[in-house]
Amino acid sequence: MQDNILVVGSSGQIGSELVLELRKSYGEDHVIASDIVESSVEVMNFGQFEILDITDNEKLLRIVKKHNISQIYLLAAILSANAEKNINHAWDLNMRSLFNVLNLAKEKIIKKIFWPSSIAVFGPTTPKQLTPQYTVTEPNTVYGISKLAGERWCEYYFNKFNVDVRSIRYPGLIGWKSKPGGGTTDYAVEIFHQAIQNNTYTSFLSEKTTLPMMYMSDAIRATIEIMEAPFEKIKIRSSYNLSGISFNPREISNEISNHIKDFKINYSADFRQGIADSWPQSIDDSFAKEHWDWESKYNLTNMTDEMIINLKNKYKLASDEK
Ligand code: NAD
Ligand code: AKB
Repeated sequence: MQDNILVVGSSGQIGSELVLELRKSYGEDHVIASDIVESSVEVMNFGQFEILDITDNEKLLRIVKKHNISQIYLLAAILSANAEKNINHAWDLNMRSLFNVLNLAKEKIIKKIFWPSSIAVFGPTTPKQLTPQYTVTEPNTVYGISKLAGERWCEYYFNKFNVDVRSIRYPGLIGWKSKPGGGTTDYAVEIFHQAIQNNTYTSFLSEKTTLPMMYMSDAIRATIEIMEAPFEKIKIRSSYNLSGISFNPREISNEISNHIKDFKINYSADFRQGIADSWPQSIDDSFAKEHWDWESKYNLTNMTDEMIINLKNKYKLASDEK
């Protein structure tokens, strides 16, 4: 029988793209989207959607039974910058959501889980260049602490209860279809929107703040690839390092200037600078490459080309429709 998939957090930056890709592979009837708020028109109109607060365990179970769900992609979370503004809520949501889903697999109600971790598991004492898979993890943000704890719980549930949970430490993700939801790497999406609309952007990170990033198509492909890989290939059950592109605000603004000649960037660092300074600059993802054949496709140049072309079209279509 074909697997039925539940995506929790389908209205967010990743969920709104992941649902569409999963539906291409598994069929519209087999991928159920869910969130506390309605998702994009594409997600809502071409497949089923449920309003679900993932901390409501009884409703989660009802939805899982109703749709005969066997896999859950758990994307609901509070990201780094927003988490610092409401630490209790962030800890509660990020941990409770994971336990609710892990326990469904422990009870054998579902078979497989995808849960994303983040480069935020690393902290100021972690080596910054080509950060290894196994290294110091002393995060100093509530988001990073919740992701590190989540990784430990994923591995624990795999070892103790044979729960098939798979995870990636995503870098900052950049896509044109959806906007980011309160992270420290959000500047790298905002910059494109502001460049196209206003020719100027004020970055909340300083010009030389290099961070690990990834184009959304690579991230979605990695997510589906790790979930579809044979069970025995997934040898790390905490979370895999994943690497795409590393750049800083000055480098991405130079790249954008190749498309938008008079583009101007200014810098006005805020509290997110401290978070960014605690994170690595580049990531060693050799285990993901070796274990499940991961390979990224995008560099700064081809990512920027795609972002600019697609966002220009999107804004033009929106203004034509007015
Ligand atoms: P996002 O903030 O854009 O989306 C999260 C979604 O969860 C939102 O649509 C929100 O409405 C929903 N949500 C919030 N509370 C909920 C609840 N109680 N029940 C159900 N849904 C709820 O986040 P994203 O960027 O799509 O990230 C998804 C996952 O990937 C998160 O775990 C995040 O930590 C991780 N991640 C993201 C990035 C990135 O750059 N986007 C990088 C590393 C890790
Ligand atoms: C954030 O900035 O919080 C996220 C992440 C890297 O986890 N984009």
